[in-house]
Amino acid sequence: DVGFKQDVPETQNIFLEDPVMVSVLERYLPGNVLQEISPDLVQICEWANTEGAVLYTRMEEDLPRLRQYDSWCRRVDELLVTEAWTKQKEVAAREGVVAIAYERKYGQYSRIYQMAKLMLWGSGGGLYSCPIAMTDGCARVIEVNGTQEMKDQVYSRLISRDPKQFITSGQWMTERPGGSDVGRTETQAVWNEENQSWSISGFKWFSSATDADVTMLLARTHDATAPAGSNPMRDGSRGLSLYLARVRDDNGKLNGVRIHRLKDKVGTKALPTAELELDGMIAQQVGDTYKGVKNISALLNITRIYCGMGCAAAMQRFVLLVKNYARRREVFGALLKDQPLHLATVANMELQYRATSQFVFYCVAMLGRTEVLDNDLPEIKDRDLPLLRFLTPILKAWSAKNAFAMSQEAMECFGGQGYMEETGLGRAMKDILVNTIWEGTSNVLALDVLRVMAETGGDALELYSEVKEFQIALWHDTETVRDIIAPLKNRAQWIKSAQSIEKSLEIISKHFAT
Ligand code: MFK
Ligand code: FAD
Repeated sequence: DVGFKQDVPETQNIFLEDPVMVSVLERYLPGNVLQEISPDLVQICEWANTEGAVLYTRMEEDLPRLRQYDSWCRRVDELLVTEAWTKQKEVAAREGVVAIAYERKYGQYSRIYQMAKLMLWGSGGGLYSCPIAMTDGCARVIEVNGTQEMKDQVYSRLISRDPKQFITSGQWMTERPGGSDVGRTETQAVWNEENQSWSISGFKWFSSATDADVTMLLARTHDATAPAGSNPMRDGSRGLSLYLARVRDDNGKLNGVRIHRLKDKVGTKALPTAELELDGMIAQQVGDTYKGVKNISALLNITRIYCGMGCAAAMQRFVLLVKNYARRREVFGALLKDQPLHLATVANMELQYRATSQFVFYCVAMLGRTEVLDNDLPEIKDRDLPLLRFLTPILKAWSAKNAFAMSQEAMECFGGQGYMEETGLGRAMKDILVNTIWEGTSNVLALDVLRVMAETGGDALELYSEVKEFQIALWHDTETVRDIIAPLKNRAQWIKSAQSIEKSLEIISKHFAT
């Protein structure tokens, strides 16, 4: 075993190593809050490097499985998740990754603390961030729209720090006819007088975290008062209501759910994403009838911010690892860090990471304010609420595309070894890629931005240029601001000018002709 051995790139304590995160937190948090939470942020990185690293590896090596039949051919639909996955749930409770945001010990700053901790927890928590995101969103929906019983029995457990009490939630929206266009939902909810609950039947095409304890789901509501012979349901998304259901009872028996199969995905392999048939699932309605999409949007907006946070976290790890390797790898007589072209590549990555984390925490700070301060205050009603509504889809769409592009750049920075599965970069790339699809594809989010513009009667391009503070938050980096704006600007203009399909086809053919 002779010859050259390359020094192994490594990160130690990400929070202590990364000046970017500290500077962002200094910008948004009062000094005493940062001082108080810093030991916890150091601690979670230590956990991620020790127990977290072991759990992460086990979760990736020992994937979830579905046992559909018992030995006597009885349908059991047993979802087998690994011990490491189950342990993550315990850790998530203990570390308060959801609780921090709802205990609100630091008022409006609690969201910032929570998201910073989640960013650092991710290198050990891995894809358990997915159920955590949906759990957080579900807690918010119940807080805003749930009944007192839901608050006492479900919300209190979603935000618990006690591993024995803590439960997680799923988010079942997507069906075979449409994931973007949920107005095509086939699932139906019928009122059951006998047990005073809704009975839900249909087919959910994507359910991540199928091991969740409860779930939020959309279904088409039957109107029991509709005259006989008439259609008791309304068409489109305006016929959908939001429901909350337990996935299993206390004995682990599924609540009217059949797990058809686990999805064979490109990435996110540790996450048990399944196809589910619902047959008489017992559920409670959340919020007003036919307001399902509106009512679930509080959840959507939180999970979309989680996507941005997850992208920033991946970028943070890439940048730190790439910089570390550049200090260890020698080429043509100099370390990579002293090769100007490599340095320029890494500098560009760092800039992208800085812009993304500024963007994430700008939104998170607004989220915290809107959750804690009186929504009738002019700065919340006229500024934070509309701005957050406007920026959330942009953050999600932009960070997803950028993080994926950066994963490719990071892989290249390690040369041939970057392409080897054992370095984990390929897996990270495949996992990041999903952010362009789940929680709304880029074009669907671009349309969402246009909807906000239409609702506010404003013109997007002007609105962008008015967001001075946002531009300042991006370190006066006009290039980056242009980067964010340009693709959406193009899409916005495209859609504005495309009055009809014929018109779009005309534009497309002109585009390809030039
Ligand atoms: C670390 C990261 C972890 C993340 C974990 C994620 C795991 C994966 C989970 C999933 O992928 S779950 C499935 C996610 N699915 C989507 O994101 C659906 C994408 N499609 C859309 O977002 C569509 O734009 C939408 C379904 C909302 C459009 O439906 P419609 O039928 O065109 O609805 P419509 O009529 O425009 O909106 C209904 C109401 O909701 C309107 O309000 P009003 O009733 O007052 O008029 C809208 O303004 C409102 N609304 C829609 N989107 C909103 C919203 N309000 C606030 N925020 C939003 N985002
Ligand atoms: P479609 O909506 O059919 O989209 C196909 C294409 O059409 C896309 O390029 C889209 O951008 C484009 N498009 C759609 N509408 C328009 C338009 N108006 N104008 C222009 N272009 C348009 N869903 C859940 O509900 N719960 C989950 O837990 C969940 N987990 C997931 C986990 C993974 C790993 C993945 C990959 C998906 C998951 N999803 C989940 C589903 C996900 O949210 C949907 O796949 C996504 O919203 C897109 O819906 P679709 O697959 O039906 O694609």
